[in-house]
Amino acid sequence: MRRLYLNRYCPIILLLLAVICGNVYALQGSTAADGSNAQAVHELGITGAGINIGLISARNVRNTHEAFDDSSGVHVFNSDYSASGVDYTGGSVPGHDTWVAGIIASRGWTGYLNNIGVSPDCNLYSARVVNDSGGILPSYVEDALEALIDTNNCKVIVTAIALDGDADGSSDYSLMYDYFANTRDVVFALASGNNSSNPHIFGDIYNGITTAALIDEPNDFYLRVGSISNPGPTIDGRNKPEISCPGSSQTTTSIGSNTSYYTTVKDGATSFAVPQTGGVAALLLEYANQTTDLSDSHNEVIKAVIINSTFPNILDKSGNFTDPTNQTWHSQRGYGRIDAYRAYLTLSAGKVTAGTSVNSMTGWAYNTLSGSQTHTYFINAQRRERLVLTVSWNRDVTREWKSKPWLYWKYYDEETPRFNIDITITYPSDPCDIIVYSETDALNNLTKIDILLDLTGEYEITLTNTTTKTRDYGLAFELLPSLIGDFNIDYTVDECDLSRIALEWLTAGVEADIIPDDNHIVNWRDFTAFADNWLKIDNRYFTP
Ligand SMILES: [Ca+2]
Ligand SMILES: [Ca+2]
Ligand SMILES: [Ca+2]
Ligand SMILES: [Ca+2]
Repeated sequence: MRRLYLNRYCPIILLLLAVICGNVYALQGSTAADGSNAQAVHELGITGAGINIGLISARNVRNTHEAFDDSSGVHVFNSDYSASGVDYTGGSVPGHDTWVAGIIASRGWTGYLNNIGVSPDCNLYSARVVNDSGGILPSYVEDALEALIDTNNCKVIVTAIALDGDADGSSDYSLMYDYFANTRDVVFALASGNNSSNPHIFGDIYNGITTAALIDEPNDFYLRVGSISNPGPTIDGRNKPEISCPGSSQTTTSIGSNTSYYTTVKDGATSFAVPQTGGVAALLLEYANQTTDLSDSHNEVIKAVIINSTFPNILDKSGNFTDPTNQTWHSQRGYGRIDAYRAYLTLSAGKVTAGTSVNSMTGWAYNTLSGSQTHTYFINAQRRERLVLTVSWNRDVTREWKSKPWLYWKYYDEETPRFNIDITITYPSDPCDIIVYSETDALNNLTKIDILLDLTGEYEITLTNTTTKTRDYGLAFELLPSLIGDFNIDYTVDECDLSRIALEWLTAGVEADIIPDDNHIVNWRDFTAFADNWLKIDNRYFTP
């Protein structure tokens, strides 16, 4: 039996802090523009309807809570499967799973009308995997996954619990999770865990999205990693957690009664961040179900789209900038804060195809690479734009039924070398085919690139399968224009840029020629355009 982590302080301390914080109703803030930005997707009428989410729980959820019921009925269920019967109040871990469920699926109630979860119209199925004495076995988890995925058709699995042990992707639990994610094509949202120097088991799987926790300082601005959120990499060196999500000041459903609430505290508990990831995945899947294209709902695509659209300018635990322009992945914040609306914009921009010229600013792809094959995407971009691109694929875990004396499935890691895609970006308009970017990392099953482009033209993004295996992959990309007038590209328009105007005044064919009329010289028209952008910043990359 492994030790179970619920990643929080003792309930008494939490309750005291909740009382001090008062009725913040800040589940609303955590889903607003400076949180997960799920509200912007809700405003489009996308609320998780028709999507079933599974929750791997230590106890059952108080699904009779008023926030889970409205005129359309109860939508949170405890799965028939249970390791030891229906019980949400007993044992040493009361409350945890009801708090998590509320962040996903609360519909608000009298006095808490703004207390809406990330995916309020999903159906949430909770499956308990921990027995009354706190024990957990692979067979409990396996039964739960089969109940959630195969019986209840869950397309997202949220796991807010974590286990100790070697979190290098090799445990029975991690292999099992990757098997189900890949073979059932399900999005797995994992907590990075708390109070350790690396992600815990479940947060170490290959085929999911591991989540760090952000706290809101100041209130409702989720800009800093919480102190107890586990940083990466995994102990085998992989870039996890991939993203960070709001995990504090969320007023959510509580266990005490059908009308009691609890507010998460500002400590970085990843249990209360990972439900944001799962809820956002459900929103994207609801959208994908409305389109005729069948490939936009694959877990590789949803993962690539979410990770590609993150907001990178997050402070670390000490309040220092994480330097988003010089590194895409950071050990504490991952690739950045989730942004449901920007992920939606990428998914809804449509599919791009290998071998054809792409003129859109954002989009995604889903494709299959056979052994040693390459795919090339041609993306037209302007100089000074940032190219942000993510490619993701699954580890291929297999299983075999072991009869007597075992009577269980045995899971096997993919044979080495595991499938790998290497990415090279070239600028072919130059006679030398300038290599803009290249990587040979064979450890991670996801690559995210975020680079500043020096030249205007068509860029060739070549994906090379370095193995003899065949595998599907998801790709997402976005071009981010620079601010008008930000000539030195420090993501703010200020006196440094003004001096460039002065230096190039009445000169032709120079950087400060914002509006290329009047023989391409820098004159009052350019200055007017410049003044209109004075002191603007791009807060995704700006570092004071
Ligand atoms: Ca679709
Ligand atoms: Ca690679
Ligand atoms: Ca500037
Ligand atoms: Ca001009």
